[in-house]
Amino acid sequence: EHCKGVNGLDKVILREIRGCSAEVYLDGGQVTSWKNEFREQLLFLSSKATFKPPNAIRGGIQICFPQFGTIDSLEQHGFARNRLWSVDPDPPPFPANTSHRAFVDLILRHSEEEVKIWPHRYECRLRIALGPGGDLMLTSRIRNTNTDGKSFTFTFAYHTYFSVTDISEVRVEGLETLDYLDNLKNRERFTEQGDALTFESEVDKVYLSTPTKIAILDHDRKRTFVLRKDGLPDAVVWNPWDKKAKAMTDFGDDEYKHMLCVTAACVEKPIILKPGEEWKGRLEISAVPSSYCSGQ
Ligand code: TA6
Repeated sequence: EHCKGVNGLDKVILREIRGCSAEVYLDGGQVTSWKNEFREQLLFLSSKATFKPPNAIRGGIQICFPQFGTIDSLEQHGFARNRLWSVDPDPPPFPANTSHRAFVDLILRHSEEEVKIWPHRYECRLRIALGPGGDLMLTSRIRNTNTDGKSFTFTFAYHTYFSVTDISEVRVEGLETLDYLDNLKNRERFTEQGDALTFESEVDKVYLSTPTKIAILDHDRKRTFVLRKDGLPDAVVWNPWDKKAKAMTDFGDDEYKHMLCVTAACVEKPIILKPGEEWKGRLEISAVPSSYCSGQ
């Protein structure tokens, strides 16, 4: 359902038969809401989010392309999350065995002014779908459409803000014992300890070569988020904690207690595409009752 969201911005609402829903703004191709059949908000959206393009909306799932992080002249996390996407008039066909009904296909192409800062032509396609169980599935396809024979290199991330009851009661399973780059220590490389991650201070780590499946256990709400990813070997874990929270104007001082970013990404080894080549990155997230997840 296409409609107007905050500040009259264009958005699409996806509804699944059991009442699960998702909302995506054409600004940034950004998912801002994902609800289960009890209408619970599963993604974090700051109460101070500005909804003022071109700045990205604080929360939800932001598309970071052509880079995650800051590399020379490009803005932090690239320009895709700060651009207006459009509905794809010619989307790629669904794989035969898919059963989801609620979906939207968006596309972002290079703009002439953008070519000045990133001298490449590309097509970035994004499919957002709700599965039969209310799972949220994102598929990105990036194609090099350069006509000058030039390859290009990029990094990519689904910058995802999960809503949690109390960050001090959250555990993340699947990243233990892995190497990570610590953004708080000059991106130095360390090895994670042997058990699930817990949180009692600012964290900003890029875990490398992570498993397909990562679990976020929200103890209080007896709910577990399960991430399954493909083509996205790394995972960024971020919570700004109190000091950084105060420094962000589009983020409430106390909101760090109710969110955690676990971002499926391709950061350590940038992707190189020749003209005509296409890369695909998939993320599927489900929210299940914690009793469901064994071995917690
Ligand atoms: O998620 C990791 C991170 O790179 C943090 O360092 C922090 O900057 C966060 O992204 C948010 O970035 P943003 O540009 O959206 O404020």
